[in-house]
Amino acid sequence: MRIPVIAYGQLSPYLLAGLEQRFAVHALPASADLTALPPAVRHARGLVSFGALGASAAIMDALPQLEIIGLFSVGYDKVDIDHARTRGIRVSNTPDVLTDDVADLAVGLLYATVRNIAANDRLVRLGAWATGKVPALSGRVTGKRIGILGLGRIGRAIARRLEPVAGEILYHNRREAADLPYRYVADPIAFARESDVLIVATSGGPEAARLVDAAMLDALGPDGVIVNISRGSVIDEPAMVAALEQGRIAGAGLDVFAEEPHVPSALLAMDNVVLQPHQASATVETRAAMADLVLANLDAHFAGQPLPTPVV
Ligand code: 8YV
Repeated sequence: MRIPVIAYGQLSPYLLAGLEQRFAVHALPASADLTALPPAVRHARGLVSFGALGASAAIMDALPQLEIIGLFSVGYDKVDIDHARTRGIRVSNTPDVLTDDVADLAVGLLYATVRNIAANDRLVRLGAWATGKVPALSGRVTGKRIGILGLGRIGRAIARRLEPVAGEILYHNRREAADLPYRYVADPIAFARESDVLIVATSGGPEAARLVDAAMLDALGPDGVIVNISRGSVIDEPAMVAALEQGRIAGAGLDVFAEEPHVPSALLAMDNVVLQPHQASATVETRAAMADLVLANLDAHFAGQPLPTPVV
């Protein structure tokens, strides 16, 4: 008998095919209530989920045979990790394989925002350039003080990419990282004040919720730009929208939002904001590598081997 596994939400066809080769897969949409499943599904021993859906304590409790949650994401902020630990449920994620692509998109969003790339693209497409409209001059990236909030794997990859052009790279973290040439700023307000660009690269979860608040945005200031490739929950989104509307910050490049796929409507009308539908890891190569890692974790677990990338 094949091991029953739930595939939760819209997974890539490649990952789904890999799961179907190995397991008895119950594919359930993101809208499914995992706490009220028929007995055949309730006995799943594996659950494949991802960052935006995670797995609540209620879901874990509704699946009495659950042994492993394989996440198709590095972020596990929507998984109740303490509850998984208590229940003895293993959790795996997909670190490292997505680091370069996420860092690339952060840099892309930085340039797109500061150099007005998306707004100028619209200006050309809509024919305004052809009829004489002169595009506004943009800011510049070279020489800027780049503040990275969260200097983990992804934050470091962003810093490495920006080293050749940054005036300075500074960072704010829970702790100072001993091994790096960048300047640590312990106070978040001073950190924002001393940054021209604030790149949010910290992991999500309750500890980081609304870490970037109105005071930090005001410290970043009217010429400051914010980029977020982490989680929407790390920024106080209404405070950010208000700061953009009132010119208290200059612009934003956003891949993530507090209530995805909902994007605050005020942002849609702003030319100084570049919006992405949570695409930082979404390259053909990385999404395949992430799927392979999910499968490797499930394979290892059901073979009684150590997980390649365990969270718990
Ligand atoms: C994915 C992510 O876009 O890794 C993460 O934490 O948020 C992203 O890589 C997502 O998990 C896939 O839907």
